[in-house]
Amino acid sequence: MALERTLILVKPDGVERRLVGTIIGRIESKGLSLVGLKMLQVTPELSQQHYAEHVEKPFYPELEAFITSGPVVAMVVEGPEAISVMRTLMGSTNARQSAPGTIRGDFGSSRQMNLIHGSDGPESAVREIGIYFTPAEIVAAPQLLASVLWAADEAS
Ligand code: D4T
Repeated sequence: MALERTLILVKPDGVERRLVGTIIGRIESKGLSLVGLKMLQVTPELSQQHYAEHVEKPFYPELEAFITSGPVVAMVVEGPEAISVMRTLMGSTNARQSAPGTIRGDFGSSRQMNLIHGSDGPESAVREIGIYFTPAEIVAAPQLLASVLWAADEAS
């Protein structure tokens, strides 16, 4: 099983609603590691880069207005299969349909204002981490707890 990194954003609605600590708590409680963390204001240019696949879609102008409406908290999260583990922890895109127990399912009720972004695959993770973080801003995760979190063959 692969040790992966994924790009996570607490979106402006999550910051405005004071859910940053709660969301980071869920990520840490799951056993994933934070290896990068910053707060920033997304610009229209950054939004277009991040959401390149959606720029031509009808919902994009509203999406850009929303993601640039306030600060976001960006994180690089690391762990075994971190990309899919985070997608499961987040819940489905439309928070009205997200399962209870997920971040969106417990705190959200919108498809657009769905609190959190997580990369949807290994290629997007590499691309998105490169958009938000320089290599120098990513640290090595401490591995002291690895032996109580995962078997050796799960975190290689
Ligand atoms: P993100 O990328 O924010 O983690 O969301 P998802 O990966 O879960 O969903 P997505 O790429 O399909 O959509 C990106 C972003 O656009 C918003 N959205 C989506 C919207 O406002 N209207 C829509 O019709 C859709 C499909 C929600 C998430």
